[in-house]
Amino acid sequence: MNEEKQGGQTKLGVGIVGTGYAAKRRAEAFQADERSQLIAVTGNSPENTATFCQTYGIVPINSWQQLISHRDIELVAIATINRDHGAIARAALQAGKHVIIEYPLALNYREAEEILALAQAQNKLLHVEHIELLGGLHQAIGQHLSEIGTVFYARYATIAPQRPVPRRWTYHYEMFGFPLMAALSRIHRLTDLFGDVASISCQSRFWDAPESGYYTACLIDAQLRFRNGLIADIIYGKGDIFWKGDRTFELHGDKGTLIFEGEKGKLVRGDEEIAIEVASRKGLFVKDTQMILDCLLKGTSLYVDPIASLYALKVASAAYESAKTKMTIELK
Ligand code: NAP
Ligand code: BLA
Repeated sequence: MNEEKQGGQTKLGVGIVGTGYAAKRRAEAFQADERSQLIAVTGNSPENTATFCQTYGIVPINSWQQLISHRDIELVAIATINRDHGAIARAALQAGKHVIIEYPLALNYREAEEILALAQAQNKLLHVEHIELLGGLHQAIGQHLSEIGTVFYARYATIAPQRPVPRRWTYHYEMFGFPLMAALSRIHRLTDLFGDVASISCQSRFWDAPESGYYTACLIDAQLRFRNGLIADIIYGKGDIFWKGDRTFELHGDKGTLIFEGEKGKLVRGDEEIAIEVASRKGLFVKDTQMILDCLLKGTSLYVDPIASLYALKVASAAYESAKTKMTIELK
């Protein structure tokens, strides 16, 4: 347990794995909350780790193996490359720590299932962050969904042109994982709104980079049929093959259509068009962090259950299976 006492209160000791965007937002959120104390971080490149430590006034730890066995760390926040999520989460739970993980929980469905069972057996918090559910777009959809009747078709496209493409982990087959598992929020937004998926058919294409293991562009196109009959297209593309970006979420109902382009939304019914406000994407990691501390210290419930994340991962792995086999996959 954390020995540090302030005002007679023990603060929850936190360790972070990763030093990138998500790790920074986490570090700030934990430091801003008096109930937690950021203790240490472990990173990848020595330079970025040193900068991170300097910014947040904490010490580096050489490896995640050492970080998860640090006696003052009670909660481990995993914000590193996807390939390592499962192994770190499992080991941290085995070491008796609470675990929060920036999605995905793991790149393998079975492994994710085992980790969730382990958290239950250890009686520790396992929280898979899904900030998209807290975000303005999802909230706006939730508020207006009833106005378009029964939704029968959804189309969600995120295309991000990038050139030149950096040699980053997000363009690496193993470090990023199958893109619909890595960008799990694309599926999760839909399963959160519409429930279970009956079948999925998926196409994928990658443009390899000269460096082994990397690509410079990818395109994933998945078609889902939900148990309620709804058909959805999920399109995910990025890299230097694309010249125009797209961030469109369309929901077609029998009484109207909701269209979101980037941060701009509208409800369309024939000639009628009503603009919909979408709140910004800022501040979501803070919200998520506060809810985690409330959950651990006051016993309140979180906004997302890891079982829901696991289900989205099941759908994503069926998409992967379909892309490999070129078959439509029925989900049990
Ligand atoms: P990021 O800014 O690129 O940070 C990636 C982290 O991983 C850095 O600490 C980086 O260290 C490290 N890293 C890079 N290559 C590595 C390697 N080969 N081996 C070990 N570590 C390596 O990425 P991010 O956006 O924070 O994403 C981190 C995780 O959060 C991902 O799982 C992502 O899916 C999840 N997530 C992010 C967001 C978001 O808003 N960004 C939202 C939801 C979930 P160096 O820089 O020193 O290489
Ligand atoms: C999700 N953002 C993600 C993920 C990665 C990044 C790797 C997880 C995988 C995915 O769902 O695609 C990385 N996002 C980036 C990078 C930029 C970016 C490198 O916007 C560069 C600008 N994330 C940010 C920034 C914001 C942000 C600056 O890095 C906005 C203030 C928000 N990223 C954000 C949100 C998600 C996400 C809300 C959840 C996914 C979703 O909304 O569907």
